[in-house]
Amino acid sequence: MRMTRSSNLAAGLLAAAGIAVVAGCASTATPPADAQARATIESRSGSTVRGWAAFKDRSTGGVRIEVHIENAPPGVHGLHVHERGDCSAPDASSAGAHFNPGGMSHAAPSETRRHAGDLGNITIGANGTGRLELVSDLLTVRSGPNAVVGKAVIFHEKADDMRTQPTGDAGGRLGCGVVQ
Ligand SMILES: [Cu+2]
Ligand SMILES: [Zn+2]
Repeated sequence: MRMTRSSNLAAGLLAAAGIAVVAGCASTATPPADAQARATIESRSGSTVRGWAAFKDRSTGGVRIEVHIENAPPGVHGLHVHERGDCSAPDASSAGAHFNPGGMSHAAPSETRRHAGDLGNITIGANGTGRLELVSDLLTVRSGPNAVVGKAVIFHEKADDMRTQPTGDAGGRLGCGVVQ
């Protein structure tokens, strides 16, 4: 019952924020208008999680990534780009492993040597929402070996420990979205 109520509340807030964007206010609940690729994150593994990720190639190199999550359990949760843009499985296992075109080991996003898909963790507050903004030099929107389009963004059950191979021990897949 409580989950249903918070879900309805979030939907209401989302609709209200959409109107706010038209009025010219910056919003955290919708992707930035200048995003070049987006993923709509939908719930998996029986969760109520939803959100979005937005990507934009920077003129100075690298891609700017913004992620917004809502209806999620408070705490620290692993977030990755996975290798297949397929969220069809109920547990999102269809998205495969971490996107790893460089053949590296799993690591923190601050490490030079890491999976291209290693985005680290996102912190969800007591209200069930969280936001992450980062720049990655291992992903691009434009086509190429490190292109993020056609991959999937996965929001995990647990924190990424940045060490355990090859997953960071981040647990189940609570949210999944195909980048397009
Ligand atoms: Cu993952
Ligand atoms: Zn990884």
